[in-house]
Amino acid sequence: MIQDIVWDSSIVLMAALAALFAWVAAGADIALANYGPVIASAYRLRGWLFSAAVLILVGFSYRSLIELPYVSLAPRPTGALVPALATGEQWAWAVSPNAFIVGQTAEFHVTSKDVNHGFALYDPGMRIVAQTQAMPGYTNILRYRFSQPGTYHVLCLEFCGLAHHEMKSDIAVAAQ
Ligand SMILES: [Cu+2]
Repeated sequence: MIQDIVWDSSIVLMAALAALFAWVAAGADIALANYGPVIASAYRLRGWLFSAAVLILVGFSYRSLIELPYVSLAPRPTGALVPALATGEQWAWAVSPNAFIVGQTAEFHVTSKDVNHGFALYDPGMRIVAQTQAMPGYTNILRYRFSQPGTYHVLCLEFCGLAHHEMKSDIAVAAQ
């Protein structure tokens, strides 16, 4: 749907640009050319466009960056943290413990035995709820508070070899 809109508007804009080029080429008269004033006005326009682009980019950057889920903005976990070890290797996840209770906050210590993997936690509806990188020789801390009972899933988000798609592990979350 969105791809169709992007595609259609790209075609229209490219056609408009091509038409503009054709119009300029058709009207160009080398013999009568006096480029001084043209260049001056083009540079003035360029200055305005550059300022406008900077303003728009600063605005968009501010608007989008302010909503990043920075750790410092995340709600503080309530209650005790339950430490858990999550280790990736080609091609499996070892998560221990892998059973929690609704309301508990797991503190995953995520690492890898071989290559980089992407530790991704999915809720029972297969919606991704947390993720971090699993890197050899390094431990990333990922906290997540389980909010619903059911089977959560751990998948790998980083292509790590032939059986990357086999890197699945389950986490059982029981009701309180
Ligand atoms: Cu992997």
